[in-house]
Parts: sequence; C-alpha cells; structure tokens
Amino acid sequence: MMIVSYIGLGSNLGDSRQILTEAIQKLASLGSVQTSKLYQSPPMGPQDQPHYLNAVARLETELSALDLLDQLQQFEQEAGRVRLRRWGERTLDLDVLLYGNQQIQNERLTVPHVGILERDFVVIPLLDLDPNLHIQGHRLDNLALLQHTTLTEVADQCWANI
Ligand code: A4P
Ligand code: MG
Repeated sequence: MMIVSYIGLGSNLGDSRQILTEAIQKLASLGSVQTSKLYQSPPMGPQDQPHYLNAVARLETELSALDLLDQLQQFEQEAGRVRLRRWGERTLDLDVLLYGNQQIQNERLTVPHVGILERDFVVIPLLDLDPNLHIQGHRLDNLALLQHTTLTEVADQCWANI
C-alpha cells in the first residue's frame, strides 16, 4: 500500500549541502520525492557545534515503516555517520517524522517523531510541502514557534535537482 511519509534531513559536518543532495537522490530510489526549501538553523542542544542545514522530504513509498528506517540508517552509514553525543554533530541525520497518519511506538521507532511540534527546523519545511498539515490535532501553521523562528532560507525547493 502506498504511504505518504515525511523524512527530516539534517547535517552539520562535512559538505552538508552535497550530503543532503545525495540523500535526496537516494530517497528518490525508494519512491516519489518532493523537497522543502533548504534552511540553515542554529544548533539545538550543545552550542559548541556548527549550524545545521535542514530540510524535509515528502516520500510516497510502498516500504513498511521499519523497512524505511532500515534504508534511512543505511543512507546515514553511507554518509559516514558516526555517533558522537546526544543532539551532537553529524554528517547526516534522517528521521521518520510522519508515516501516513499512523502512530508507531516500538523499540526502534516512535512516530510521529519526538519533538516534531517543538522544532522550527522541522515545522517550517513541513509547511513548505503541505500548508494544511495537521499533527495530533494541531494545525502546523498555528504553532507559536513560527513567531520567533531562527531559520534562514538557503535555497528554494529546487535545491536538490530532482
Ligand atoms: N528512532 C526512534 N524513532 C525514530 C524515528 N521516528 N526516526 C530511533 C528515526 N529514528 C528513530 O537515532 C537513535 C535511534 O532513534 C535510532 O536507532 C532509531 O531506532 P539517532 O539518529 O542515531 O540518534 P540522535 O539523532 O543522535 O538522537 P535524537 O534524540 O534522535 O536526536 P534528534 O532529535 O534527531 O536531534 N539542531 C538543528 N538546528 N537541526 C537539527 O537537525 N538535530 C539534532 C539531533 C540536534 N540538534 C539539531 C538537529
Ligand atoms: Mg535521528
């Protein structure tokens, strides 16, 4: 069955723009992909780390949620992902933000992603892809965090050339 999933992308080590572009091209091998604009975002968590590039991809896929997670983790490994510290720097982070309208809770996967409604670097790119999106009964375009965002737009929705 075809499911619409939203994937959060983040990078703050290496050539982040190139890493995210390659990640989008890999996601396109899993199904039909659309991208948000590309944003720069100050780090959430430890402040002694570089700014992030963040974006969100909308993916239509036949993969189950766990098969999708397996693929995302493989793409993270291929980008040279090393686990350093919680909320710390990384070459590539791929998070399953939403998987259809399903709620998933198991040892490998919590969907919707924890903190999805509190992070401007997730909410604003989601709105690029669907201005009418609702999550857990909240309209995204009503959230207070939109009043004091710290995001900077780096490129329009064509940034990944797909
Ligand atoms: N996992 C559970 N649910 C999910 C899900 N929905 N999607 C499990 C993906 N993975 C999920 O992930 C650890 C485990 O979470 C996985 O093995 C998977 O089974 P991880 O990516 O290795 O851990 P992490 O990313 O270091 O930890 P965490 O808490 O997920 O970090 P976050 O919340 O992703 O935050 N600042 C800015 N400006 N922009 C950012 O993108 N990102 C982070 C990381 C910190 N600060 C940031 C940003
Ligand atoms: Mg993650």
